[in-house]
Amino acid sequence: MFGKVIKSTGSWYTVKTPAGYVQARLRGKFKQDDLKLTNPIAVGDEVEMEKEENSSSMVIMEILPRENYIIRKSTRKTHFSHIIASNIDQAFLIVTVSQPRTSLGFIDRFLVSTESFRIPVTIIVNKADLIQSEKDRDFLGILHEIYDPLGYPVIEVSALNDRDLKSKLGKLLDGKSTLLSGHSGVGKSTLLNQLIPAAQQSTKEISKFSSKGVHTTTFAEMFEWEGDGYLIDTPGIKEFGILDIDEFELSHYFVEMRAYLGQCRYNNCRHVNEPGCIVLQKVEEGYIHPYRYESYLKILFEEEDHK
Ligand SMILES: Nc1nc2c(ncn2[C@@H]2O[C@H](COP(=O)(O)OP(=O)(O)OP(=O)(O)O)[C@@H](O)[C@H]2O)c(=O)[nH]1
Ligand SMILES: [Mg+2]
Ligand SMILES: [Zn+2]
Repeated sequence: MFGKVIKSTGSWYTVKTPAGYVQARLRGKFKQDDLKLTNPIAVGDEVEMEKEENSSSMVIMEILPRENYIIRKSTRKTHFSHIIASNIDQAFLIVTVSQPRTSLGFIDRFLVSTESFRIPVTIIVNKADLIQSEKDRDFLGILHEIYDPLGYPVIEVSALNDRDLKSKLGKLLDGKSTLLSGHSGVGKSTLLNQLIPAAQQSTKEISKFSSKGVHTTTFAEMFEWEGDGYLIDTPGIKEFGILDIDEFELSHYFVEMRAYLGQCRYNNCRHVNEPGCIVLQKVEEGYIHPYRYESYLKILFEEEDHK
């Protein structure tokens, strides 16, 4: 029997099959690929199951090849990653400008991980009702300035107050499997509950002490969207993992740099200080945003440190 994993709580998985929802678990030994993962099965996985002998429960025998996936670094095991979700059509990166502010570096890391599978991303600026100071409005302006032209639309919402969220976002969701991702406390579950009230996900105020989220959602879960498709609520993350990306390849995951691929004087150019580098030239001429280039360098040198 085949199905799609829509919830994972550690040892049990809820799987959607043509005959309805079933609970399944993993067999003791399970074949893994080379990724060092803390979770062998993720929400979104297509799996094959068999009925367990002398029991009514199902056992997952195999995962079908994943079309794509998003990972984060494991919080407990170094060098391990955790798959947030797989087989998605698009991602909504939920960010906030205030309380607390999502950094550009965090956004760019996410975009590198989605670009490696060419997953389309929309940047949802939530808590728009709190954007009042000039500094915050400036930051919002920078988000539009950087990301709109790159094909990552920036949309402001207030999950708490907007009464027309469905008309604002509904068309984007129809027929697609959409991942909601972002830091803890940015309002992923609040947004989900507005769009799919039956989901009834818990939400909680951010900590007054640290002004950070308190990790209210602890497991990823998919919910059916009325316009056909799914929304995937996920736990907030501190840092995204970047799949083994070669230092000469990192620029392929920055859309605006990809455009100049192969045009540097040296084909092993890392675009740092090499003579005849087209990327450096385009930064200087203003075709590549200096903040994006700054993120590029940060990721390049951080990944180098990890090797
Ligand atoms: N002012 C304001 N607060 C909001 C908005 N959306 C969500 N919040 C509040 O932000 C807090 C965190 O919201 P959650 O939905 O729990 O955040 P989350 O992203 O799901 O957090 P985790 O599950 O920990 O990853 C709650 O107190 C919400 O009421 C908004 O548009 N405006
Ligand atoms: Mg949540
Ligand atoms: Zn170069």
